[in-house]
Amino acid sequence: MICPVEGAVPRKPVLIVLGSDSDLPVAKGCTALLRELGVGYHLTISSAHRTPERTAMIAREASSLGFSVIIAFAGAAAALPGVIAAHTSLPVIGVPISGRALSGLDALLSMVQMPGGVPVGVVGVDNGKNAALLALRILALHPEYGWISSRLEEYAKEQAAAVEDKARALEEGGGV
Ligand code: RP5
Repeated sequence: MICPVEGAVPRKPVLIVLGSDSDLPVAKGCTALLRELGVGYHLTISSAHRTPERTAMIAREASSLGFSVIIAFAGAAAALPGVIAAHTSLPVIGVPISGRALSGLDALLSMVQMPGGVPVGVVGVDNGKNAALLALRILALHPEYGWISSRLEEYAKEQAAAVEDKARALEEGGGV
């Protein structure tokens, strides 16, 4: 079996795996930010439960294919990031999806309650943006991706300026 992500173009440091195509709307917050900051990613779908072999193969091959960090989105009994983390030593970030039932608490607990020895860094429910930012902070530690640090600093300045603009508009408008 050929690894499903083997065709991924080198120099794409982020691998994003969705448990289902139904997770795509949430993943867009993550991919939009990676694009905005100019960092390449490869996006695929693989389920820990429905395609366990595909998931294991992707996780095992990710490092040798040049990826430096993996982001996994999953809802419900969200085993995906944990299973990936079990097959790689790359950092794995899990994004719990709120989905239809339990408002994502099921996915959040599935991801955050990994057994000791197999770490998954978990961001908030549906928070693909923070997954992207955390992945970028990890990448910025690599000498090769050091340029990401200045992009992150610019991003933080823009974010702060946006809050200041809103505060000014609120104060000048006389409040509520
Ligand atoms: C999880 O089950 C997926 O990550 C998705 O969030 C959820 C529901 O999947 P679908 O039934 O919509 O394919 O594995």
